Amino acid sequence: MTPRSTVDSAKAGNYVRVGSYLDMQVFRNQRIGTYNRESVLLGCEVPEIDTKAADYRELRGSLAPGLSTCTGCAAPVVFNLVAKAGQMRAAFLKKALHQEGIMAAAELERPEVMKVLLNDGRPAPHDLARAGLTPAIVKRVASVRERLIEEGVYFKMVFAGATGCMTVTTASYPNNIWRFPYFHSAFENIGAVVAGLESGARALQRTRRLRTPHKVIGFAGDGGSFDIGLQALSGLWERNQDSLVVTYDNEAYMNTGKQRCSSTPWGANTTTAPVGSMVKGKQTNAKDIISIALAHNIPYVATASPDDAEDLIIKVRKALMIPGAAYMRILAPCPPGWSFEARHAIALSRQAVDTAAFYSFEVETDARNRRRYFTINNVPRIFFDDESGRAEIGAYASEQGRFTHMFRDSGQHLLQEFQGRTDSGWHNFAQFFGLATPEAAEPTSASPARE
Ligand SMILES: Cc1ncc(C[n+]2csc(CCOP(=O)(O)OP(=O)(O)O)c2C)c(N)n1
Ligand code: SF4
Ligand SMILES: [Mg+2]
Repeated sequence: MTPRSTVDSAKAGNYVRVGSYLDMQVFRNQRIGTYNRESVLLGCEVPEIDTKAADYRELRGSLAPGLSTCTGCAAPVVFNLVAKAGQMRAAFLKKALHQEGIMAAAELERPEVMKVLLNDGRPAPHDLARAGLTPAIVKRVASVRERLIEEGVYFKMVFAGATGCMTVTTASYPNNIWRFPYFHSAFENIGAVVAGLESGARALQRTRRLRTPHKVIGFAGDGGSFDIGLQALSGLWERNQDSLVVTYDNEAYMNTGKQRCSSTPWGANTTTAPVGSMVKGKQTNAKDIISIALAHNIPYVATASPDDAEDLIIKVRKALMIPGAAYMRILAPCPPGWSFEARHAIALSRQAVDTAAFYSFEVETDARNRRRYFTINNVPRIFFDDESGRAEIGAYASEQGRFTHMFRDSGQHLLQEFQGRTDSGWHNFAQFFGLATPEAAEPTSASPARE
């Protein structure tokens, strides 16, 4: 069977580069994951990561023990993965030194050696002695590190978090469990706080009071970024300040009691857009935050799902390595808010991608050369209608209590409309990037494809 979408070859070399589509015949109905490690703007490959280390069970180091969530949602996985991606610098340094024959693997495993190596290339003499390193070795190490710094690999991290589930669960005074400097911002100003931290670090570096490059990473919920925080974010993006802002998207104002927000999907039951006899849940589609971010021409915009840890980590690494403003929207299924059992959170993330309820992709924008590079990282099964099965949105919705009304006898038309909106959403998405999708379903008259 032929895939339902093809590449528009006229656009292949300009603005649009879609590796995934080209490979679709081969990878049909499989998650292609992170085969695309190359970053166009970096002009180099994103170094390999040890996927075992990215295993959820081994995610230590970014958050100290004590993390509490209300029922164990996907949000902590998101926080851990993002922070973990930033910590990968030690792994890269080890790999580079090993590959260049500068140090033996056994030496690199010694904590005191790594402590010296990671100390900005300015080891204190007693540390040098304790680590058993000669000045000659350190000199060679420093040259490798300089190259890594040029590639943007070496930095320290500062986090900021807008009020939301994240701050409630990880940073309620006096129990801040972050192992990094962490700034608790208000609900509405994550963009302004990230901008201020970035400007401050830059000023300190200019006057040489801070020697190590710092990266500022802001976390906000969907309410804090799609809605109330959008204005400050727009300013951050317009100034293209070197930063990464991550939306952990649980699709409602969750910590305050499941109120609908602009990222809530159509038809979902929330406390402020409830299912009643006349109106059935939220009446508008989710806001297209990605198009808004892209309109600012910032260099890196991506989405990711926590079920594909490797893909998520690589995207965060790219976001941190590419100079300028970066934005990521990461799905964070919420058990009480969506009404499902917590143990299914990661499987549900995967289903969201398979059914095109959530898209996993990235866009690198080279504003100077007016080029944009677009990659779909995990192809939804919406493309395929052969016997292996097109994944319908119902398979995703039926797992969640917020869509229960669509599965009652009287709800069939709602499910159909949900499918229509999902199809036309994907159609618009593909068209936006110049891809052909020949067989997109027509939206019903009551369902505008975009608001
Ligand atoms: C100006 C202002 N309005 C309202 C609130 C109350 N409030 C705190 S967090 C929040 C919702 C947060 O939603 P979201 O950003 O999606 O984060 P989540 O709780 O889902 O993690 C609200 C309404 C506030 N702190 N400040
Ligand atoms: S309300 Fe949902 S997203 Fe928030 S901490 Fe609880 S389970 Fe996680
Ligand atoms: Mg939210």
